[in-house]
Amino acid sequence: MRSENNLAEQIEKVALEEPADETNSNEVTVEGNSVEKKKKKKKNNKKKKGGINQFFPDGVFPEGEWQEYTGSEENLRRVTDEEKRYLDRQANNKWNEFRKGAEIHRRVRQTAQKNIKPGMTMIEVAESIENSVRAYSGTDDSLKGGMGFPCGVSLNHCAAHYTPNAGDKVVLQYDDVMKVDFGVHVNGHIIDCAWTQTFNERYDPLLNAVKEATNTGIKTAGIDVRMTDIGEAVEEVMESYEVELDGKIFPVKCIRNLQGHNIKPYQIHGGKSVPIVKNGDTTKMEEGETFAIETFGSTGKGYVVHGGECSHYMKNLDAPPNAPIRLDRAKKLMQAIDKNFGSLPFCRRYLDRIGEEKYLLALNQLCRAGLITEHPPLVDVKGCYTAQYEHTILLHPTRKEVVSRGDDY
Ligand SMILES: [Co+2]
Repeated sequence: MRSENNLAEQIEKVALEEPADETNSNEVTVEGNSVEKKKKKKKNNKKKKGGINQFFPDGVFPEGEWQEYTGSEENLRRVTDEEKRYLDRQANNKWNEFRKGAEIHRRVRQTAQKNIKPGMTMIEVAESIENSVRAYSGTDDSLKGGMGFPCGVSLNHCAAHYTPNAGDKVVLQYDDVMKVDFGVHVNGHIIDCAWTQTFNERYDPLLNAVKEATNTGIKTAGIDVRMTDIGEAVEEVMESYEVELDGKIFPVKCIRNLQGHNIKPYQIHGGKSVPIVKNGDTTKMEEGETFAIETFGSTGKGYVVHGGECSHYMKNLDAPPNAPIRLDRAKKLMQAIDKNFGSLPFCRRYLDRIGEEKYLLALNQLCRAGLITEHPPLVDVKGCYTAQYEHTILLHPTRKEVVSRGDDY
């Protein structure tokens, strides 16, 4: 246990100690002077409070990968349209906040990919990531910045929406296939980005299938593109792969009832879905929208159902405005949720850390009243393996930006 705890601490420490401008060289001269030492420590702590901003003193965060729109002549014309370029610059504050979230995501996942090892508990895995995100965000106000949604660490046949609740004893195994899906938000602008973590290379063909499928979705996406056409392109690439496990060949299937989605301020699912199979949906993507392009591949049925204990919850934006909350406890819990998460998804551990206790009954009442919705784990058939890759893309008027792109995926 102890060494594992140390590892989690270490991940957080690495996340925070990347800065180059530390004043280590002066340390020698103040050695032995405890007052000076104390001062220095305080100063460093203050600096950490600044989070990722300290690495970008001018407040401008790096752009993602740019891709040209393809297809129609109108889209090709966009690139040189002066008026559209002007409009895009007007929205630059918003884009910069997405870029800040993306930079945090990249740094946290780089550390996570290096440090997450079999033998850690799922709680340690999730918390090391979440604590790093919070440290980089540099604010204690969870509505100004921090986790955009709970850190998913879904294993094997579970494709999504698993994060441990308190007391979860599950330990990460060498043969596990873990989908690490976490969100970072800056003033409500959410980066939704995920990869699949494995230790055994026998899963590589599965991972490659899904990575390629997601990149195909990104390439196909654009202003005026129909959802069904994106799904069709993704499906064709995904299902061209197979994977051999224990001497048996499995075709890689799209999980046909999982989808990408648009993202609105403080709203992770904005109402539009991006299918990963051809589904006939002629809804189009539009200028200025933000999309999470995510695809899931499976060696099982390619279809998920609810399974396992619920950890993810979210305020229901369509709730009846004056739905009565009868019990005082439930009313108080709702106030705490409003104050700390607003309409951002949260999990039971997040309620624990804001000091809520014995809240399950009240939480269930809020769910029954339709004020909160449950988002239980989504599982394919037991014994199969599922993988996921996901990026957030920004549909600028003239080009699209794969804002969460990194060296890793
Ligand atoms: Co998503």
